[in-house]
Amino acid sequence: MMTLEKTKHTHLQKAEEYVRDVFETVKERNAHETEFIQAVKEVFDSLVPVLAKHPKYIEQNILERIVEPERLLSFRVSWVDDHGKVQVNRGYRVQFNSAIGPYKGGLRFHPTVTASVVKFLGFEQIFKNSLTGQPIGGGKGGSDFDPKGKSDGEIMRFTQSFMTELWKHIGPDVDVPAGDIGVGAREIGYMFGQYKKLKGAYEAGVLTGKGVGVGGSLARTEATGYGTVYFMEEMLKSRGLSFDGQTVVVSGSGNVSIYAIEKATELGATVVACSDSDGYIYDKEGINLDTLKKIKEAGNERISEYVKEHPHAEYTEDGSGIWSIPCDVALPCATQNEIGEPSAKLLVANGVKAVGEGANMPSTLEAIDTFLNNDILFGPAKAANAGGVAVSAFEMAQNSSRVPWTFEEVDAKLHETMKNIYQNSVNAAEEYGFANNLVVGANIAGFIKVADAMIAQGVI
Ligand code: NDP
Ligand code: 2IT
Repeated sequence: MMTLEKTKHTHLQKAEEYVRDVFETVKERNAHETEFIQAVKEVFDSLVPVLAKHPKYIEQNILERIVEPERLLSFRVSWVDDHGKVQVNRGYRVQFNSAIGPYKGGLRFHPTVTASVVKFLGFEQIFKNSLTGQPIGGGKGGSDFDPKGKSDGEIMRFTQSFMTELWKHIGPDVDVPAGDIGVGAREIGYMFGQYKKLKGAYEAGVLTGKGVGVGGSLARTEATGYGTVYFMEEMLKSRGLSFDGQTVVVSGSGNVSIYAIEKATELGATVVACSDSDGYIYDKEGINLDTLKKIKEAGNERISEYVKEHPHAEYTEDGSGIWSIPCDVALPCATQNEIGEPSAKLLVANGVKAVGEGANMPSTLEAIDTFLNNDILFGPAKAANAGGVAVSAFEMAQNSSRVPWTFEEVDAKLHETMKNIYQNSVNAAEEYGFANNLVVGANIAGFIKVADAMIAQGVI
């Protein structure tokens, strides 16, 4: 008879083999999709202990199913620029997983958008959305359209053309897009107008991140940045620390960055640096939020403008240098793979205590290992930046009930959600023998709900 230990060992081996085999297939099937393969690798490695403990997931071939999008749409977006010339971009929507609710996830407009980028973001969104505790499936979309330097008229014509194709595939109970890089309330507003015109109905819940005047939720603008800070506050607490008195570096200077800076500052931290794709600013007195908002939210200008109003601050070209600034807490809030192994090592050498991912997949796999191996508090994206989509789900709830909530109500629910995500991730990590590893904890907690819902719905 086999001993219990031996049985456990066999199950672990089987799980490892299964993960390895499926991952090989993923690499073959999605050759050249480097971002997507990276996101899958991180999740798969975390799931081995779950698969070893619950062989039903292997018997049901859950991993083969979960890495295959239910649908991937790719479409032409033609539009006319201000010179009367026809331009063509590529639009995407990946409807990845609808096990626990309608597809939900943002739209990104950036020249680097490819099928691989949309798929990595959509894949991550499945687990992130599950972690929020809200009934939302995983999706993502976007275009290689570059909004930089475009007039308001061009933005409107592009987004209308984008929606002229997308509207057939979305709906309040089907798929609910929102914003991401390059897409904010203005773009969502234009898309909502076009959807309404084509559909012939005011279906407010078809998009989230709308302006408050067109059915948007209060505190959605703040949600991702605030949520990341709420999450990191819990992590810091676990070591008897808080934001008060800490030096913080935040990359990017868009929606997520601005509100991460705002909340961290409110909690007593000094945020000394932020960036854009051209360079970074260092202000040892703390970033002045009024100036930052004026430059980025009102003006849509470059971060280099900051030093004109604050001559004591320094501007350095090349945003990636931002990680050389010594800090207690680093919040990468710009884009994927912005922290590689060298930057991670530099942060560790300079005494960083905690890293919280406001952006999606900002740390490479090697950077994550560097943080975890050095016992740095590491808040992974799926958990740490889930506040944005959580409030999007609250926006859907307000739209369905036709009852708007106050800022304070939404903010309180956001705070509670981030605490729950933290606790559920901690519990899952402990249960499966990876205490303090929230990468594993978040992936497991997010996965189990979706996998069980998939099994409950049969092979579909
Ligand atoms: P914004 O468009 O508002 O801001 C993006 C910021 O990141 C800008 O400062 C931009 O600089 C910088 N950036 C973008 N791409 C690059 C690049 N390739 N290299 C260097 N810098 C870059 O986007 P958000 O703040 O909404 O999104 C930031 C991150 O947060 C993304 O990873 C997004 O997926 C993630 N996220 C967003 C959520 C949301 O609700 N908005 C929710 C959860 C996660 P520049 O202006 O020079 O391009
Ligand atoms: O990455 C993300 O979670 C988002 N861009 C927000 C998605 C949403 O539906 O609010």
